[in-house]
Amino acid sequence: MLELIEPEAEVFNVWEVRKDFPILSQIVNGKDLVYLDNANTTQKPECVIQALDTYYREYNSNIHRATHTLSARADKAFDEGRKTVQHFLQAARSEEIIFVRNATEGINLVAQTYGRKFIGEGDEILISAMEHHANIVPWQILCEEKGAILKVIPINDNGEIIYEEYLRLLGPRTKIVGIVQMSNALGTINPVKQMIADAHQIGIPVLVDAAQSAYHMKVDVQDLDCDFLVFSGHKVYGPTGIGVLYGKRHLLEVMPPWMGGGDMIRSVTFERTIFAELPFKFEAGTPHIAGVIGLTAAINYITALGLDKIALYEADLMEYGTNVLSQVPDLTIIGNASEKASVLSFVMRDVHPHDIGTVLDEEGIAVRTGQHCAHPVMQRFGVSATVRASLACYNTKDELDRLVDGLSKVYEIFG
Ligand code: C6P
Repeated sequence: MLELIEPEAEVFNVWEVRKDFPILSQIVNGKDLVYLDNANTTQKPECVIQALDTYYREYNSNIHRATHTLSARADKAFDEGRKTVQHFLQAARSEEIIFVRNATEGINLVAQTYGRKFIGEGDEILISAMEHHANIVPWQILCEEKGAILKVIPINDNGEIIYEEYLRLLGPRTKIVGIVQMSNALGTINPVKQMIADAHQIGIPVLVDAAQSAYHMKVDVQDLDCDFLVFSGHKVYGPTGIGVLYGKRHLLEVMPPWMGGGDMIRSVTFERTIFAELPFKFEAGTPHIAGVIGLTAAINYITALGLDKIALYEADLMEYGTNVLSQVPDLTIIGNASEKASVLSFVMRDVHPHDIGTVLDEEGIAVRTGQHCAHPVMQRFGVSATVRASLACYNTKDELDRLVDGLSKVYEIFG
């Protein structure tokens, strides 16, 4: 007899993947957990939990400072972590990978070093109207200090960059472009490769915020030709407190350090300090060693699953989710870009998103409600907040059906 194969099983066995995530098989408020808050943070596979456990149980020690056996093991794991990230991003050199706390810190580092050195009064910084606060506020702080001007590329009603406006705004005063690769509030995937090529035509460097894209699609910094790129470990199935700033070596080399302290120096006297080489120049103090070890395990995990396969699987899930949500009465999806991934942001008539979130939580369904650290996006679409269901590689169509069932309860309660 012919066995029917689900389309999703052909590319990706989600049921096997789910077994790797212990947190998913639990009951929340009397129901099987449906975790749809992945854009906020993803859950961790067993191998990441194990890597952290092993580090703390077996070789916890500081790095780059001691000569004992445990420290040598930690050194090796940390250095391997940098190489793992280098390969993950397809970076040309491992010293182009700087460990930071998160994407936010990476952007602040660029604003406070590259920005302070190369951006002055009357210069322009160009970002888009769909940026997360992490790619707005650091530039505003810099503008305030330097008398520079923040320019914003507008977006259309589907939540897409208006490309002609981008080209119009790129000009002789533009000193840097900061652009999100995938919007956390709308799911839009921006044409960053083209945007970078256009900025480079007139010699402008580009920083890419890959906080949302890095766990949904392959990110290749050499192919993009971006000058800087940031992402956070906790969104790529790794631990919190660890993130990555990629920067082209020739740019990182001319940037001053940001924080001073141990590990970022070659020599110190009271008269003069000589800074360390890259990448250590930007890594003052004891780093998040466990974080790097956990991030390494997470990257190895998603690389083994295959980001291409994850992207295909999630695209199918998104199509299904968009269809089923579109059939819910009085529900409006915010963000309908033609290039879009893994984020379903919506509002429902006059029921406040927080009330919807509370009803869903009672059904064991975790979503994020609010402004998603993207106030300007909410203002652009004239909504005070949205409900956001965001997908990861372990979500299923059954879970999206559970979401729709949960939403029917909202109308039962709120009329
Ligand atoms: N977005 C969300 O629920 P950090 O906090 O540094 O790890 O990531 C900041 C950040 C930067 N850019 C984008 C596009 C993001 O989505 C985020 C984090 C989470 O949407 C938490 S606000």
